[in-house]
Amino acid sequence: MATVTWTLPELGENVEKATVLQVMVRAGDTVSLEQPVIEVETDKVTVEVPCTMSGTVTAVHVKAGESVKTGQTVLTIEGSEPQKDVSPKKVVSEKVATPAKSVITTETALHQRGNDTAAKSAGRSAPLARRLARELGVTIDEIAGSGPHGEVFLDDVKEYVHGLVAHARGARRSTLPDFSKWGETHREPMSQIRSTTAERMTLAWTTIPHVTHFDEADITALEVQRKQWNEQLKKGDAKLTVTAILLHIVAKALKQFPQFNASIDVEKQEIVYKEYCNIGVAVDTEQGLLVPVVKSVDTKKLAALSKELGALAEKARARKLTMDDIQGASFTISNLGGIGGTNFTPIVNPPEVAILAVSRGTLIDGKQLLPLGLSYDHRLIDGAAAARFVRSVVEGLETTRISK
Ligand code: CAO
Repeated sequence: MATVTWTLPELGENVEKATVLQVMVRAGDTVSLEQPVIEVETDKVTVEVPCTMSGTVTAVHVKAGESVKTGQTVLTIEGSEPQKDVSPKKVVSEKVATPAKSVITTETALHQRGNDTAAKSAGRSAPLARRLARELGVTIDEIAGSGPHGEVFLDDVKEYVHGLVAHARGARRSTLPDFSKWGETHREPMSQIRSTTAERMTLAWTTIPHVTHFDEADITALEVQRKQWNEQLKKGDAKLTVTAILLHIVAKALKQFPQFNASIDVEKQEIVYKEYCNIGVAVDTEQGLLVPVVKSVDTKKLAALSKELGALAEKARARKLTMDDIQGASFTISNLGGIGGTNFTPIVNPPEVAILAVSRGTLIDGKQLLPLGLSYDHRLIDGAAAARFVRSVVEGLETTRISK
């Protein structure tokens, strides 16, 4: 048995580096030829890179979020020598032949064929296709695959779900009228963020039975404390905002009501409860809506949450968010109060099951009232549970005494 290092193969012309999205093996795992071992994102595509040797992994040298260069050591494997006739370049370059898309979410890349070569040779469906199917609430078995052995690819999943949606609506895609009959028009291409948002929202809206529950919190006392806090800021402290306080209070409610910090695994008919508490925060940017994620909110103090939220919102507006910044949310908060509005019904961000809408706090009869709306997935959450959850957030806002 030879001990060999497996390095990142060429990912395509002029592609010298990529970001690791996930490492799919651990030390001690056995790997087989062409088994996907690492998922990376370049500025063009997201790909699962297959291994070119078989054996036992003895060391993993990279981790998710890291940048890797072509030729950099990824794994140490005890086993066979690399196969020359199955060069990684050959396998990967087939994927790079798909249309280039810019980075922002992995969902962007989910529209491209996944690890086709590995899937075909193994006679099974591509892992990304399985993942997408699972996220969209369909099982891979109900989809007719277009692969030579019936393997299901990402495009098959997409087409199948689009078919379901069109069927459910009882309508085919409508063609636009000739607007020039009524006046001048001009066209602009949709940005990548806009296309991804449009696709995600349509899927969420058509696959999740939504209900929105409204309530309001008296934040008069809290606003006095927030003002005092902000008057005592030291150099380097971040301003304490309504959203940072909400992160703190919502995290407590999620601990009390774990059902809101969960996902539905339709295929397995199971509920996945997350022990962690990562909260996505909708940020309005010039390019459109982005949702960076504040991780482990339940373990952080208010001052740290304020700082992190401010930094993430800044990064979002400067288009500097990394993949790690936008992944792993288990719940989302969308605060439009800084802009205005009396209430709104946000759309759940799957695979999450609930999202909290916060509208503009207004002064009524001497009380500062903050309107809240919770949209939730009615497959998992009943109205009474939603009402209790929102009440707990309201009580948190009305009774919490904030301290550094
Ligand atoms: N009611 C009243 N005032 C509010 C408020 C609320 N709910 N939320 C914020 N404000 C006020 C703040 O107090 C601040 O006022 P001052 O400058 O006088 O202190 C001002 O609005 C701006 O707030 P902010 O943006 O600095 O701070 P924030 O942490 O509360 O909000 C963020 C951060 C990222 C949530 C916000 O900037 C943002 O982008 N919101 C838009 C989210 C969005 O687009 N949602 C829709 C997505 S689709 O569901």
